[in-house]
Amino acid sequence: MTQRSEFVVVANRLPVDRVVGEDGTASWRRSPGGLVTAIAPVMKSRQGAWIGWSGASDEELEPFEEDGMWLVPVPLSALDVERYYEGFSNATLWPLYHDVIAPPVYERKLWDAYVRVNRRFAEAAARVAADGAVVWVQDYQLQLVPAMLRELRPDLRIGFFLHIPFPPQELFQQLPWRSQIIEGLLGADLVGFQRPGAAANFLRLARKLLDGRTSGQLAFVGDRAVRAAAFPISVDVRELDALIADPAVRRRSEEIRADLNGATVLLGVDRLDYTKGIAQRLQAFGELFRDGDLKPGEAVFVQIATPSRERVEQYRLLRDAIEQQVGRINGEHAELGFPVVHYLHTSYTRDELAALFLAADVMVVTPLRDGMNLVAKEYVACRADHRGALVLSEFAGAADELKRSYLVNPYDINGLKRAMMDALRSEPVEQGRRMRPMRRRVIEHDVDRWAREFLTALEEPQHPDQPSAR
Ligand code: GDG
Repeated sequence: MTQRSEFVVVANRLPVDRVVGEDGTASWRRSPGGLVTAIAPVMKSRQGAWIGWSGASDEELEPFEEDGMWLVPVPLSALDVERYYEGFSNATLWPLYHDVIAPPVYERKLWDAYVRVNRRFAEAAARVAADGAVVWVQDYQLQLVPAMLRELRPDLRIGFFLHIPFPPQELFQQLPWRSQIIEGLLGADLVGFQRPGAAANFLRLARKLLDGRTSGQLAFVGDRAVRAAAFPISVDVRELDALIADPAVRRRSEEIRADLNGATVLLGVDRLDYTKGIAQRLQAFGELFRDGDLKPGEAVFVQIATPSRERVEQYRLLRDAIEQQVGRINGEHAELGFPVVHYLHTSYTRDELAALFLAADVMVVTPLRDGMNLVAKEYVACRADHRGALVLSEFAGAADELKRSYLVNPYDINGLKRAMMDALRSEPVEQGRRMRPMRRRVIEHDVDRWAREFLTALEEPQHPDQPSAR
């Protein structure tokens, strides 16, 4: 049976994970993360549908209801996963959109798979959306869906949000299929980005492709106006508030501090990804011991590296490099019983992460490029005590809002060392002076507000200006 919905989300993954019980029966559990939390209430109130992949290859599943949401699985074969997901999404677009930190792979067969799978998602959305429905497409894996869907269903209101950066023209032009991607995105009524600069990059490329038919935030395609603007994503403040109020989380945070023997705790929490600047922060930290600014036992770095994309070559290389670096730093600077770096390659529960945030004197977030970076906002949201300090890369979208952090250029190792030392030597009064306004900002601009603002803008009637003559 096909149930038609007034509100449809299209994302690479469904918002649920499969869990297998002790008796071997499988069930679904809502995935952690702000996106699902922010969208779930809208889904419930509008009887929404969510279209996405289940996470397992070669699996045909019927649509099902879970947690008040109508879920429509899109099947991916093992070859689709290899070429569309690991290939074009994560070995081509991901590095290209993150400043080419790793070399992007340009291969025609990966592109063909991207087109094929995007079409499958668009067809599923066309089947599920009711007349005049609102469809919200998520992220870089699905940039062709807006135009494909518009072709099939011109009656729909289509929004697209890109969670990662959108590169400047000079880099984007490398992509052999650059026009197709821009055309794909221009199928939407509203294209949302994390930062205003990304929207400007997109509009500049659209201007070129459309031969100048843009004005302000609008690009004109035939008789349609497409708006491109920034909608910075945020965190689920209510969830984090509940976590830090939980006595078990507080006890756990005390325990972590006790286990680290009273050392000043610096913390990094990232997917193990080459965009996150993990090597740079570890190098800076190691040098502080080499230079004699810190002594073993005085400060310790806890680096949580969540396993990620382990079948993509660059991620395997990165893991080896980081693990070698951690070994070298501890080998050179640790003393018996006093490691300098605790490196944990595993994923944790939300409770444990909150306990770590509460235990950390300094949160170190140093991506070389990042759409937003939710970890930085989560740390700030958790510090209701107005203590702790945030070292933050200016190349993370979060830097636009968290201006009272210790802002760094992660490529500047001396600058990083100075910022880490300033942060770890900061007095409680100074910490409060910085943390209070940042926390207010995150509380006032949480993920609910993000979803509301995007959807309001998407549903607003458009009053397009006249196209400007070039
Ligand atoms: C992309 C963009 C943008 C991490 N380890 C564990 C865990 N996490 C959670 C964090 C945070 C999330 O995962 C990671 O979000 P980030 O924003 O930091 O980074 P990406 O994964 O690269 O996300 C990014 C984001 O999309 C949203 O638009 O901000 O720029 O790259 O919430 O806390 N969660 C659990 N266990 C872990 O071990 N449960």
